[in-house]
Amino acid sequence: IPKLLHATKAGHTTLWVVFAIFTIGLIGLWPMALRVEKRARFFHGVSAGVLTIAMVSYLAMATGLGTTFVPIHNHAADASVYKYFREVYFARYIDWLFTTPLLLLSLAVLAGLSPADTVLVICADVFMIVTGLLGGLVPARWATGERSRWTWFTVSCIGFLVIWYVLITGGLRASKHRPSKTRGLFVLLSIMTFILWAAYPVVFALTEGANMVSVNTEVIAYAVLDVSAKVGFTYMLLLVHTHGEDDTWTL
Ligand code: RET
Repeated sequence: IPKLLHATKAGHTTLWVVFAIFTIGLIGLWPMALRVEKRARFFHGVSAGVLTIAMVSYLAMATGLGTTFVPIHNHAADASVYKYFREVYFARYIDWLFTTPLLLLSLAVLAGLSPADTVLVICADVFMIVTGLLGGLVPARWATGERSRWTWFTVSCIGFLVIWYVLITGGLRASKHRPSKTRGLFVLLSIMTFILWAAYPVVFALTEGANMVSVNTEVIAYAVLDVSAKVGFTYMLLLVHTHGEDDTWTL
């Protein structure tokens, strides 16, 4: 009988808490949007999209949806027998598929990135998420599964590098035409976002990748990252921008 590695009370409670945080975060956008005139609500709209998707995704996971079991860690001696099945919350990849392009869109618009570069960044991001999902779903079998998993991981990391190469080089060039405060905010938010995003492949490697930490720890780690990368990011963008220069509000 295979052993099931899955989330328990701590993990499920975390999912509900994060659902609540995204809900409150979403409601909090309302008064912020009302403080500025209609044509200046682009970033509010994008942020509302991000937080709505995250809220639904966490509600789904908290109610037991969007999860599956993937066979892991077999040995040559008994390659035909799956000893462990690890719970994989694939719902988060569906969330990321839509929210990460929206977050990148905010950064791209803030910098005044060209349409071509913006499309490239978003395509690289979709590529990163889809290949990462495949990596997470690869069933382990000696010499094939374990290796394919890291192949997909590496392929996904290439998407990650393309995103940041284009965003930083193109963004720095484009943002020269922005007011200095806007440029400063773009650089600051990009650095913060890059550091946060870089933690995702690390968590993946330790969890779905090498199965070194529990599913509960995985849920908590992604929860902290998701709240920071979504609520932290959008509030920082909206609050700093409201009190900064007005020009970028109108695109
Ligand atoms: C995966 C798979 C392994 C390789 C890489 C990954 C990167 C994931 C990232 C996710 C970011 C998510 C955010 C969500 C919510 O705001 C898919 C884990 C590179 C960067 C920011």
